[in-house]
Amino acid sequence: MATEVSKERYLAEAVEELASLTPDHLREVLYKLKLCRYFDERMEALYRQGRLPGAIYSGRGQEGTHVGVAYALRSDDSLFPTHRDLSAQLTKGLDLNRVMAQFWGRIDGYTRGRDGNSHIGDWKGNRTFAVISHLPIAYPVACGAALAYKRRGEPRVAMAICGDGATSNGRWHEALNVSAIHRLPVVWVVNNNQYAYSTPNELEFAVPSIALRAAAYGMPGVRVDGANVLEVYAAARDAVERARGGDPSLIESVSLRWRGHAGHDPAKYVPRELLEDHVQNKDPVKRFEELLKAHDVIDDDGIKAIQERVGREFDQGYEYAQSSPFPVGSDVTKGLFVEDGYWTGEPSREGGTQS
Ligand SMILES: Cc1ncc(C[n+]2csc(CCOP(=O)(O)OP(=O)(O)O)c2C)c(N)n1
Repeated sequence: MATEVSKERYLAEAVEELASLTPDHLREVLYKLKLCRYFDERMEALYRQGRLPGAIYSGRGQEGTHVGVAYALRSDDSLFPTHRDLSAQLTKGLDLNRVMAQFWGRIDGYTRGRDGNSHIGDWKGNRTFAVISHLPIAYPVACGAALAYKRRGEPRVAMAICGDGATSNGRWHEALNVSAIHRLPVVWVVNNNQYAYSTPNELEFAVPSIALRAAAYGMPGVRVDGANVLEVYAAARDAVERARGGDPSLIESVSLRWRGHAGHDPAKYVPRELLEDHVQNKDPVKRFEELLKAHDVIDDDGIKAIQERVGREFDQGYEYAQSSPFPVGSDVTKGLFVEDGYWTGEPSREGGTQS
C-alpha cells in the first residue's frame, strides 16, 4: 500500500515510472497539470471578482489524481466524473472553449445554456458523462455502461470517480459488488481528498483505507499518492488494462482539498498545518515540474512555453464564452430526448441577448 513520500525520495524513485512514458507524453502530462491548475486559479479569481456566475468546486491540489487517472484512458473509453473532477474531464479532452461557454450559461456550452458549471459532460463526443448531483450515482451508471460494452463485445472501459464521502453511500458498495460478480470492464476511482465537506476521513469510515474495501468485493484495490501523478497514472494504466481484460479494480488516490467545498466555504475546519504541508511539500504540479527538470525532460524555456500556452488558451476560452449567445426561450424543449441514439434539436443561434 503506497504511503506519502518526501520530495527528495520522489525525485529519486520516480525514474522507473518516468521510463514508462515518452518525453513527449511526459511534457503533455505537465501541460495538462498546468492547464488544470491555471484554469482553477483563474476561475476562482473571476468568481471572487463577481464576474463568474454560479458556484465553483475547486479541485486544486488534486490534479495529480485527476490527470493521472484520465490520462490512462483511450478516447473511446468513458469517464463518469463527479462535481470536483473537471480536471479529469479536461485531461480526457473536453473542449476548453465549450467548457467556458458552459460556465457562463451560453449556447455553445455543453448543455447549451441550460446549466451553469455543475453538470458538464460530452457523452456523444468526448465520452465524458455529464455530472449528476446525487452521490455517487456515477458509479451505478458506469456499471451500466460497462455492462453494455461487455454485452456488445466492445473493448472499451468505463472509469468512474467519486470522493471519499460518497463511498459511505450504499450505491457505491452495490456498484462494486455488481461489477465484480459480472466481471465488468470498469475502473473505480476514489479521489480521497480527506474531507467530505467538513467531515474528515476518521468520521467517514473506520477502516485504515478505502482501498482495503476492494477485498470485500473480490477485486484488487490500491492506495496511491495523489501528489505523485506518475504513481497515479501507473495504477490507472494497470487498472484500465485489467478492465479491458474483463476485471474491475479500485484505486484510492489520496490528496488534500486545498480550497473549501465550494467557493463560499473558507474551510476553517481543515488544520492550517495540514494545508501548509500539502501546499509546500505535496503540490502535484510543482513536484512533476521539478522531476522533469531534474531528468532533463524539460528546461525553463519549455516550462515557460507551456505556461504561456495555458494562459493563451484560457484567454481565448474566456473570449469565446463571452461572445457566445445566451439560449432563447423557444429552445427549451430542444435536445431533451434522445432519438436513434442522438440528441435531437439544434439550438437557435439568433435571439439570445448578451450581457
Ligand atoms: C446522495 C447525496 N447526499 C448528499 C449530497 C450533498 N453533497 C454534495 S457534495 C457533498 C460532499 C461530498 O464529499 P466527497 O464525496 O468526499 O467529495 P468532495 O466534495 O470532497 O470532492 C455532499 C454531502 C449529495 N450531492 N448527494
